[in-house]
Parts: sequence; C-alpha cells; structure tokens
Amino acid sequence: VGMKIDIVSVFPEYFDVLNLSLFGKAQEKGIVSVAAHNLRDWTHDVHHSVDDTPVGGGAGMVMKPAVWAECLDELLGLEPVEMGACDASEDAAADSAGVDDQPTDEQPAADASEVRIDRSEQPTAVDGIHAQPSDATDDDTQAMPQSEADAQPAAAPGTVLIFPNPSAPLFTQRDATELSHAGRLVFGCGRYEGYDARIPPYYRAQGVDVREYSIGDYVLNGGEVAVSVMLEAITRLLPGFMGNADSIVEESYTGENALLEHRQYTKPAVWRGVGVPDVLLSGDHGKVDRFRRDEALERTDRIRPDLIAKLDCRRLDKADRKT
Ligand code: 6GU
Repeated sequence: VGMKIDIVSVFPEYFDVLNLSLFGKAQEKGIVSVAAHNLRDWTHDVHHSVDDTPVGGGAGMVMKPAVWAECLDELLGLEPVEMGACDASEDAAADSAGVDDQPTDEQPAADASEVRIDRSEQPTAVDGIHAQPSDATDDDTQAMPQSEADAQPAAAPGTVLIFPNPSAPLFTQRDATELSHAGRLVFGCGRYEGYDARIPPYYRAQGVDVREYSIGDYVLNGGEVAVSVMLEAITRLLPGFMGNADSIVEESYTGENALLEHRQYTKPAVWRGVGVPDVLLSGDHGKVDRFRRDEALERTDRIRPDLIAKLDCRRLDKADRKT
C-alpha cells in the first residue's frame, strides 16, 4: 500500500485540487491516498470556534490546543494524556523540526521500532527521524509516564506529524527525501497567528515524530499553501509517481553537491533568429557535459552564492576550479 496522507485545515476544500493531474493519477494507482479533514468537525460549540485570543495579549488569534488535540488524537489513534507538572516553556523550546530530542523521564517508553523510516538513501546523518533512540526499547526498565494509565501505543510506525510554521526551520530537498520514506504523513494547517505552542511538544512526548517547517522567508496567511508545496516535493519522489524516474536525479538541489541546473533548449535550433549554444549541436557528449557543468557552476555562483558556499571542494574536479 502507498503513503497515507491526512491534512487538517479549516479550508479542506483547498485540497480538492489533489484529485487532479499527476496527484490524482497517483491516487488511482494506489501510490498515495489523501484525506483532507475540517478541523471544525472536532469542535463542540455552536460557533465551531477553533481559535482564541493570545495569552499575554497582542494582536490576532491563536488556534486552541483542545480542538487540535481532539482531532489529532483521533487521527493518530492516541488517548488523551494529562501531562504531570509540565512546563511548556522547556520542552516547547526544542520543538522545531528535526531537533535531536533526547527522551526525558516524562516521556512514555515508545518502542524505537515504531517510528522508524527507512533512510537507506540518506547516508548523511539527519536529525530527528527516529523519535526515540534505540536504547528506549525495554519497556519494563523504561521510565514510565505519570501513571500506568498514561501508557499507550505510539502512533502507527512511520507516521510523521508536520506543522507548517513560518518561524520554523526551512523545508529543504533533504527533508522531502527523508519524508518520502514515511508510511503516513499528517499535516496540521495553522491559520491566523498560528496554533498553541504546546501542541507539537505534547505529541512528541507521546512518541510521535513531529516536525515544523517554513517553506521560505515570506509571510503567507495560513499553512495550506505551504502544505501543498511540501506535499508535492515529497510525493513526486515516491516510486511510480513520476513518469520518468531519471528526471529526478539530475535536478537542482538533489545529491550532495546541489547546484542550480543548466539551461535547457529544444528544437528548432534557431527560433525567431535566436540560436541555441553551438556546443549543444556538436554531438560531442563530453563537451556538452562540460558546458552544462560550467553553466551550472556559473549560474549557481551568480544567483545562489549560498549554495556555492556549501559545496564540498573535494568533490569539484580540476576543470570546475576554473569556473
Ligand atoms: Cl509554513 N506558513 C505560513 N503561514 N507562512 C509561511 C510559511 C508557512 N513558510 C513561509 N511562510
């Protein structure tokens, strides 16, 4: 079975487009299955209110933790847990994406095998994919939650809970690759000024792999667009999603030494008097590769010097150094 995706939003209709195009086909093929849920379905008041004023004052509204928790408990198959003497400011401080969370005495003894994603294509260490270190396996000797009654099975294996958040670490191709190995993704779209900060650390304490990501340095009104972006970046990497698997390998931002791509041309060789670079017509594959590599290096240096700064110099060849 394919990857299962749940999206929670106050505008679930926004995701109707996922039934179209490549994504619709992937659903038909069983590569992915998506369900968009309305957060207001988990409210009990007549106004179906999901937000409230910020504690400490200030403008805007914050999404209430109780509504999110009823929804997420149901989707993740978790029972509500009363946290003992929990200071939100401490655990919440480490609640960003991919943070290397160490288990604390307060955390339930989640089986390390429960939240594991196969990262065989990711030899480089990436923080945080395993919710628990492997020494947290012996249930009998583990520190228990506040009471026996709090113990509960963690969310299903390979489940990752993702919150778009403009104040979180940037979502990158590396994150997309890593998350493409998850069995299930649950996205929680915040609106207004965001969601109550206790939600991510609470679910992390329940043994769930929780991530928060921003998609760039600009402001959006809510998480829906950000979720669409992340979802597309992740699902296009699933086997069988794209028609042509090699079109993935040569792209920008993939691999250890990410460069912007060289430019592409198709026929005719001269269009409205504008020709393509002669070398591309030469039939000399060595020269074509060299030309494209030089162009990729030159364009990256000019447009994205931050990517050049991250390059591993040992991976450049002599000819590269000239550019
Ligand atoms: Cl993830 N959410 C919102 N609201 N704005 C953003 C963002 C996310 N990433 C960049 N801007």
